[in-house]
Amino acid sequence: MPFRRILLITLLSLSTMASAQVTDLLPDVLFYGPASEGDNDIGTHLNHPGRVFFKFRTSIPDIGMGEFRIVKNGQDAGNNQEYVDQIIQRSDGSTRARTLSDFRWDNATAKMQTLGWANYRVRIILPGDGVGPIIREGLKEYVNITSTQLHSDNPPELPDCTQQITQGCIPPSGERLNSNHNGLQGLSVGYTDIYSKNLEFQWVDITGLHWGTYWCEMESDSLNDILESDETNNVTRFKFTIDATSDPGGLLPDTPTFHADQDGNNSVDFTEILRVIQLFNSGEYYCDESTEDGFAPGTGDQVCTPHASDYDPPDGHISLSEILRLIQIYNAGGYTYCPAADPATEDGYCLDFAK
Ligand SMILES: [Ca+2]
Ligand SMILES: [Ca+2]
Ligand SMILES: [Ca+2]
Ligand SMILES: [Ca+2]
Repeated sequence: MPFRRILLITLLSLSTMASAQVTDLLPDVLFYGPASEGDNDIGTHLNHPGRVFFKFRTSIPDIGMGEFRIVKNGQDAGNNQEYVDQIIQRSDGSTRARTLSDFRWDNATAKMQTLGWANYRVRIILPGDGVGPIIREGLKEYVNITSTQLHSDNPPELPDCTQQITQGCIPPSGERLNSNHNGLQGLSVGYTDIYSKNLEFQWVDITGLHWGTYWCEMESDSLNDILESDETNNVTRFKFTIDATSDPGGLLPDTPTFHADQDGNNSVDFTEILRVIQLFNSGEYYCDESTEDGFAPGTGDQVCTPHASDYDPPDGHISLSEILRLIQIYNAGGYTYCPAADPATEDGYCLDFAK
């Protein structure tokens, strides 16, 4: 065979191999929020006396090209737990395994233990539906991830299941991927797991939060442990409201704490206003339970109800206009909480000159 022809055949077979390159068929998980108001609830739980929760229903489907499958891998992780692999389907029908850093199979509970599968947060709504500071956080730490039902929301990106049979959408056996309580969990493509509002930890603890409308934020795979076809769609938000109709146990305050007034006498005195001026001067403040008002000047953790004088917007900074309002209250001698005032005041408080 002439040398040239051998070379040509070699090149041809190389290009055939290249076109048949094996690729990963990655899953894609994300949260879908409550479909209706009835899917939410504000209430208590027997196991957590004295706490109030915002409970909500959510759906977490796999809308990727391959199934989401995680399985214990036999390696001891201590604490009666095992390490867990993500099993990735490949275009040639094979699979490959990669060990996850966040997930553990927990023999004691027969559940997956994870810090990043389902993270829930309450955040302030800034003007123009902006996303403000996180003021409460929740975590669903022990999970059974299973294909509860077909993902019915039919988002445009959902692949056509009937075309995906070889790619794990509906496995050849006709069975969908269900958790078996023996270290295997996951979702078939086009299927979703439903977390109902009545499940423990399917919530954010909102004890002490004031009446108002907030963002509820849900993030899947927050530690980016799972390899997915779309890593950018994992945060979903919806609004919820706390008001007079939503307090089952008298556990939510109907009057907010006015932090500037540390002794709670409905009057801001000189020492009290100096403290807020200190926070104003620092440009930024953070939550610190060890101080007289629960805050400290400077940069730090802002996961708490914002300072009442940081209201327009509540963004972790007390602005000049916000401090001027407090000086007005100081000069008046007294104030009252008056959310129903007509016309409404800018911060929900009215000046009380009788003090
Ligand atoms: Ca995703
Ligand atoms: Ca991911
Ligand atoms: Ca006072
Ligand atoms: Ca502010």
